[in-house]
Amino acid sequence: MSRRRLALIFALGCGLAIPPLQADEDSPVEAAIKYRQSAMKLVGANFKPMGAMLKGELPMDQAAFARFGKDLAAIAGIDILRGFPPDSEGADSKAKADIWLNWDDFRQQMEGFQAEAAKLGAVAAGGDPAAIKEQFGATGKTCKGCHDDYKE
Ligand code: ASC
Repeated sequence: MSRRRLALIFALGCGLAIPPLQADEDSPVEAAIKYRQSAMKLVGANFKPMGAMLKGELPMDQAAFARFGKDLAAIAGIDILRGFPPDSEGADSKAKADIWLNWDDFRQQMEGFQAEAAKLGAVAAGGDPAAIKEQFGATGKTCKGCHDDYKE
């Protein structure tokens, strides 16, 4: 087996990113928009079913709820601000220019969301219904606060 093939198998085994064969053609702004929208999509894919369970729209499944909480916390833990480089507005983006005019506030709100989501992950694992309800609400408040200020 060639060294190259061995290196590839080793990298895959270690879960390392393999560079694409062809560079994609996104501009840095397009790439940032895709990055942040992907992150928000994954946040929503975990947060929404948790909300649906709490509202009784989905049957409460404590194990699934805890898994969504864990994944929400993991996703919220990535460097989300990396997806908001200076002035990365775009036609396909609902991010308002106010983000970059009020960067410190935006950053603080983002960090607030990240902190509350981390707590929600822990509380979801704990299984106490009252604590879960409260922490779900606290987390949702940080979603809404930032969207009200900074999302079209
Ligand atoms: C959602 C969603 C949001 C938040 C926010 C929480 O499911 O899409 O933006 O929850 O509404 O208040």
